[in-house]
Amino acid sequence: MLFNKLAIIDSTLREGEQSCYANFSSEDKIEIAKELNAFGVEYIEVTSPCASPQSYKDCHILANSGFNSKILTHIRCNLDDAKKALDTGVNGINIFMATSPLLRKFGHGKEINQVIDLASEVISFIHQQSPEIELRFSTEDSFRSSLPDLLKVYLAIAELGVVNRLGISDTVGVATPQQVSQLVQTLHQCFSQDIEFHAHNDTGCAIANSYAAFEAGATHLDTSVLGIGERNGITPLAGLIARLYTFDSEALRNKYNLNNLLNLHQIVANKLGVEIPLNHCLVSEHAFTHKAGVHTKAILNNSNTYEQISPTDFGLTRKVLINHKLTGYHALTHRVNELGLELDSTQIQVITREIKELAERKKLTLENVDQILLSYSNISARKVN
Ligand code: HCA
Ligand code: CU
Repeated sequence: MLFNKLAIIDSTLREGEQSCYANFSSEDKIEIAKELNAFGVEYIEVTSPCASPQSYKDCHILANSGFNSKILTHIRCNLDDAKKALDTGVNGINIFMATSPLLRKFGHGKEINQVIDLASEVISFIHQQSPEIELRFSTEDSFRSSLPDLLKVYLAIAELGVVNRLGISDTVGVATPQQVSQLVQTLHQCFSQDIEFHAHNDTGCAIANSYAAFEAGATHLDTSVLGIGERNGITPLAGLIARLYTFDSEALRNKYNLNNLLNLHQIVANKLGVEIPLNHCLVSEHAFTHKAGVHTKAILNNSNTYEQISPTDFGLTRKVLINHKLTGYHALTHRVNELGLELDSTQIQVITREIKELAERKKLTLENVDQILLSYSNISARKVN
């Protein structure tokens, strides 16, 4: 588990394009790529140039835009796709081919030996044409493939001596963190190549699985902004960042421009025509909102009590809600002080009860609460005079 070696391969512009919400124009792709580059992901994976004429043009433009993030494209394992990908000038090519019995039978129709032969031919061809290009080969549907089949394929690919990364893909999101950990460890022990992991989120385990892969020695993790992808998508970038933050926040701050995260998400959400989901890590509207009296009291005393992640590291601010029936004396005292009002503890206790009662009957706004506090403050000012 080496943080320095860790690289994020963001696939918003490849897997993300496979989301039912996505229909990115060339301008959209350039704007998103700029934001990903500004955030500092190490790699941006873009849709295959074979997908459509526009995809070819976009891949070419992005590959030649001079980003710090390396541009990868993602192709099927055949020579025609490889030739087109080479034409675009990308920094690297991610090749995939299914190894599970189901996808072999009902997908490409090849036996394991044929997979090995074809992959060897395609990989060797690309390397001959462009020895400096980064290459990755991934076994699609790794967790429904047999281990002997996987090892046979990885061994043959590794022996070519030209592939930088071996890819593991939980294509249908069935793996558990323990299974991911075991497979990554096995590859880590057997091969010297870097390991990339791609997690789908069908059972809600994508972030945990990606983190398990990292702990077990994977160096490259695939993400997309908001987790968009086929079906319900893959490991969300913000979720992975939150997970990594709790591992080493300082290293994370040095590696990525965390202040850019929200903007990146807003831009992508906007282009998808959706809101950032209400429970999304770090960037959802209330990811740093505290409500219940027990929480607000402690958080106002020391923010570490209920925040393992500091919003300020992401250029964000915490919110403390007081306009509801779960509010408490301490949170209201804090608001009294914020407003510069002079109210004693008995008065604040009375106000706390009043607000709780009122909130049982109707929805209160912060302005409603402020008005109540102000009216009490005016009453006590009049009494003093
Ligand atoms: C796909 C399949 C893929 C490939 C992942 C990889 C998957 O949609 O083309 O290349 O590692 O989930 O298996 O996204
Ligand atoms: Cu996928």
